[in-house]
Amino acid sequence: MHNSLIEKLENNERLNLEDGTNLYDLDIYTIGKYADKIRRKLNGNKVFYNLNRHINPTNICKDVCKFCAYSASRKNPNPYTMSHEDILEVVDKEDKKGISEVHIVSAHNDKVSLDWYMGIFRKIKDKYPHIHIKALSAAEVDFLAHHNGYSYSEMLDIMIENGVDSMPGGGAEIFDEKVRNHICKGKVSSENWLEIHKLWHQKNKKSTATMLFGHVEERTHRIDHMIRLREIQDKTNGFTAFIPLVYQRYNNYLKVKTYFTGVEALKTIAISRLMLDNFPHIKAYWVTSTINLAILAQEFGADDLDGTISKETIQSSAGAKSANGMSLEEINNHIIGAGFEPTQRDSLYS
Ligand code: V47
Repeated sequence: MHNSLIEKLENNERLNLEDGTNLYDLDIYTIGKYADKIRRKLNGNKVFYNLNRHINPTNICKDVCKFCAYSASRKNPNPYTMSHEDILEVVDKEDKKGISEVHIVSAHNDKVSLDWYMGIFRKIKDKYPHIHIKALSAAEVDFLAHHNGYSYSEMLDIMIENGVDSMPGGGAEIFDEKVRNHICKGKVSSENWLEIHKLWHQKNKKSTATMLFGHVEERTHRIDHMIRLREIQDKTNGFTAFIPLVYQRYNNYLKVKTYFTGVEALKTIAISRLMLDNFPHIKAYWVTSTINLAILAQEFGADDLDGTISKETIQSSAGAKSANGMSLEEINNHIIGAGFEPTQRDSLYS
């Protein structure tokens, strides 16, 4: 069985569900060797990152995802909704530091209007036209479309009219319907998450795709998730990067009894590089993997770290040590120290 898998890897053949699941049985060095070969062919010795700021304007959410520690309807005791003035103040400060991107995602707040959501983008675009707005996950698009009586396509057009440049990859979680039903019942379905990204790409826009792993899913569910993304990418070529998000276990209602190993996380990142043969970039998101593992992952298929972030609330609510982001100097030092070439990118890797 493994001989034919190695043969497929040697010949750069496309891997199927069984191949992807069997890859986990190989040792980490073998998987890493093949992932690194592809990573170097696509991205050389570069490690990409950008100067960005994550903003989460509200944590009031009508959804009840078990893994979430950020939502005020779960265990977070501090509900908030930022005013547009507060948000502009944040952007102004970050603009002075030279950020090129704001990454704005919120909870699904049915107490504020569609214009509250859209006005944020319009005002940022008017005042800071040089800043790329990466905003609204497909889960938010689904919520806003249903709540305001629009089709997905109409909702995406409204986002574009108001200044959204690209769509982040949040809300994908795990596509397997049984697991999804257990961890985030009621949230956008897998089929609709994929449909929203496909429609967005058909409007000539780019997006990213995430996967939340290391909780109750099995290895085969991760591979299934990657294959569903690969199928859309074959049709649209609109995804710029895949971001496997390591599950953070604190302050939430998903009672995961087992502990996840660094080797399993590294294998998953490397396997994603091997499965997603049509994705240009794999991001090891330092917030959920820790910066040390994210740097190591650069030798196992990843080529990106996300960015400086500045302030992080979603994962740090669940235990990640990322609340204050990272400085440019720190990121550069980590990359150089590991023998890679730090490469500051724009949001679309152009
Ligand atoms: O969809 C929530 C995840 C995501 C937890 O597109 C958790 O470039 C770990 O999507 N443990 C939002 N993760 C963040 C996100 C993202 C982050 C960085 C870059 C990009 C990109 C997108 O955060 C949610 C969910 O999957 N999340 N709770 C948790 N306990």
